[in-house]
Amino acid sequence: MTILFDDRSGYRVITLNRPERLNALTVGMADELMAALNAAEADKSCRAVMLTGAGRGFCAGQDLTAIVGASADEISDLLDHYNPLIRRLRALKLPVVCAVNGIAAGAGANLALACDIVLAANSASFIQAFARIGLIPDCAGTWFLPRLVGGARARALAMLADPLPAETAAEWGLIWQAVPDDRLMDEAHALAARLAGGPTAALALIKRALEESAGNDLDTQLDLERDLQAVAAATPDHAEGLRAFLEKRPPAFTGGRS
Ligand code: LHQ
Repeated sequence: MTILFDDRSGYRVITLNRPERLNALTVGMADELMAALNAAEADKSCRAVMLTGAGRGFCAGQDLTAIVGASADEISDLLDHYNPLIRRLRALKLPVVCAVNGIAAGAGANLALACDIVLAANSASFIQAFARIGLIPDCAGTWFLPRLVGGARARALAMLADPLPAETAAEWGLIWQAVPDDRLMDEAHALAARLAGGPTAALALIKRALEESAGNDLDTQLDLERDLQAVAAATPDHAEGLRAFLEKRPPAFTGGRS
C-alpha cells in the first residue's frame, strides 16, 4: 500500500508510504490518496484528516523515474491525476492538518500547501524543485506561493528552487508552525483531535469562504459571508456554542449539519 490509514477518535491519519523514495508520487498513489480523502469525507464519524509521510521525507514530488522519456502530452496527462487532489483538499468538508515530517519537494511541497493547517518539523524543508529539472511549479504552486509569501519571495523560491527551512517557512507565512522534530507528531495529533471536536460544518464553511475570497471583490465577499453565515447559524453546533457560552462551559460540538 502506498497510502496508509489510521482511524483515531474523530479523525483519520493518511500516510504517504513509499519511504524508500521519500514518498515520491505515482499516479497510483495519487488515485489512492483521492480515494482516501473521499472515504474520510463520506464517513460521518470522521471530522478531521491528518496527512503525513512515512520515513524521513514527507514527499519528494513526482516520481522522476516514471517520467523519463515521457512525452509532453504524457506529462500533462499526469497532472490530470494530481490536480483533482489539490482541488479535493481545498474543497474537502473537513479540516486537513499536514504534518510535514521531512523534505517536501516539487508537487510534494504543494500538496502540503493545499492542506488547511501545515505543521513542519524543524529539520524539514520545502523545495519548489521544478526549475531544477526545467519545469514550472505545478499542483498550484504558482497560485499558493504569491498568496502566501508575496511576489518577491514566490519568484525567488520558484526560480532558484533552493530549500526553504521549516522555520523560515513559518516566519514567512508559508506554513502555520515549525516545531521541534520530536514534538511534530504529538502536536499534529493534538491539532487534528482539537479540530475533530470543532463545529465541523462551520469549519467547512470557513474553508469555502476563504477559498472564494481569492477571486472575489469586497462586495461579493460580504454577500458570500452573509449567505454562508445563514447556513452556519442553522447548525446544531451554533446553538450548542451559544448555550455553552451562556452556561459558562466548553461547547460539546457534534459536527452535525442542519
Ligand atoms: C526519488 C525522488 C523522486 C524518484 C528522491 N522520484 N525517486 C512534474 C512532472 C509531471 C507531472 C507531474 O508533476 C510534476 C511535479 C513534480 O513534482 S516535479 C519535481 C519532482 N521532484 C524533484 O525534482 C525532487 C527530486 N529529489 C531530490 O531532489 C532529492 O531527492 C531531495 C532534495 C528531495 C532529497 O535529497 P536527499 O535527502 O539527498 O535524498 P536522496 O536524493 O538520496 O533520495 C533518497 C532516495 O529517494 C534516492 O533513491 P536511492 O535509490 O538513490 O536511495 C532518490 O533517488 C529517491 N528519490 N526523490 N522525485
